[in-house]
Amino acid sequence: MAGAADCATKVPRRHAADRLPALESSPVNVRIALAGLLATLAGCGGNPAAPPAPSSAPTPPAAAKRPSFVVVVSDDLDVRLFEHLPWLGDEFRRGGVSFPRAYVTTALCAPSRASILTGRYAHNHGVLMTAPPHGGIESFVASGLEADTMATHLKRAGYRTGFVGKYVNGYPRGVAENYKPAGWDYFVAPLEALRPERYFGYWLNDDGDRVEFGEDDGDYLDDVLAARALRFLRAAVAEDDPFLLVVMPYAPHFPMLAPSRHASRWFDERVMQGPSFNETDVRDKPIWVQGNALLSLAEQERALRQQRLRFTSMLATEDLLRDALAVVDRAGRADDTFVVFTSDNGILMGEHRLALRKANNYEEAIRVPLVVRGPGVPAATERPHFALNVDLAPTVLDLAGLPVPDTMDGRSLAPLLKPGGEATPWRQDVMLEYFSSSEGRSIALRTDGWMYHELESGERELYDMRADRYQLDSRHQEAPPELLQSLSERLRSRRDCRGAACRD
Ligand SMILES: [Ca+2]
Ligand SMILES: [Ca+2]
Repeated sequence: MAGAADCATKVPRRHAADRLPALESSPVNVRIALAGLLATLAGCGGNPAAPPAPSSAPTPPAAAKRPSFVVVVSDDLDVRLFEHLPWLGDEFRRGGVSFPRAYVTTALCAPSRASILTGRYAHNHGVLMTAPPHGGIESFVASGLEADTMATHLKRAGYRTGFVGKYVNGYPRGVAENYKPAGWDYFVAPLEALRPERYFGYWLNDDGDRVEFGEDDGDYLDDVLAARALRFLRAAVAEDDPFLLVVMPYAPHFPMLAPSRHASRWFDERVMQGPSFNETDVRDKPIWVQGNALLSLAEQERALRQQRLRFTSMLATEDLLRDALAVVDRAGRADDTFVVFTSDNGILMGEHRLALRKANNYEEAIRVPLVVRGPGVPAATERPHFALNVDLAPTVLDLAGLPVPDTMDGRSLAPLLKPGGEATPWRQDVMLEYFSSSEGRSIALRTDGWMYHELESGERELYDMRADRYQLDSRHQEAPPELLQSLSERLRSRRDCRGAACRD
């Protein structure tokens, strides 16, 4: 949480919104006065109206020298589909460093989004599921941690900040329809509480205005979001101030609709069908998996048909990112702008007989694409290091030259983004968790060679990820007890970790 040290780094500055009136709808002066009042209430002390005083703290780089960020987060995009995307999975990916071992600490929308923004595990931010009582927007608001995100830290350092897209599930239930979380100058999000899971016929909090969209081509949600994002970006690149733009499009989330211009694009969905699709023998697996019958022919066909729809919906995200890169390039800002692409979680589309399933610890759900491009980042480079969604906020802060709060559980990926970064000493394993009202909390340890899983039921899974990357044969019954014990001890040492204890 923001503490006294954090307050000391605050530098009064002219608000960027002063020069971007077109994007602002709320009274700037009132908000500045409120910010000062809140800072005083939060224990920072001092007179919010006082002129800047010389600081004895190390001088951070001037605001104009700080890099900018475009962060795009897909919804439910798994690695396999990403690798088959014609541009994102190919040319875009080759433009920077990609992490084939990027994982989300919880493979579900709301928990992962909160983790991306706060740099914390779900067991520390409290958004465990997508709906109350232990999840959704209500839990995120109640946590108070919206005041301690990558956006609030960058905004305090002089950044102009914009969020465009799906926020945390259920938005804006329990808060005002024009609710703008702390840290964002510009905020556009679908009103999921009114009409969830819509590409057409939805309501938007359009930076303070409630706007309804219909069923025409031009109403396609991800295109509307892209237009808002690009509007923010065009204004931001023309300013001296650094900026943070976070875009969370809806694709390829259910109900998987593409804009008409891409709807007929051909895709051989059979490439998405790996050896674990409709797994024949699930006796090695926990009871909750065994309880699923083999997928019928119709169910198999539906899963494949949905893969084609997921593919075509992602082509709109390709358009968005291509356009965003062009805006940054044309403005001459490519040398100080990082572009990050990832997903909030993967998904099972028939693997292990589970269709459209997240909230589990199988590889297709927890592994996500992660690409970082930007100044000094080598192109066409893969880092085998474990990266996590909780690393994104620390990474952005670190690249911005800001201190990373010790309360964040993730660690900065910045050393890995430099030429020669492969030699960086790094974590050797990661702890993953998911929460279910029926199955409780399940925790897993992914090491170089093993995926070890402990369910609240007491059941176990152990996969040899070198010999069995599709997780067809859990070895927990016949594995040497000392191996199980060492994996379990390591896992339990991490299960309730906070801050530094989560990082190595
Ligand atoms: Ca998701
Ligand atoms: Ca099996």
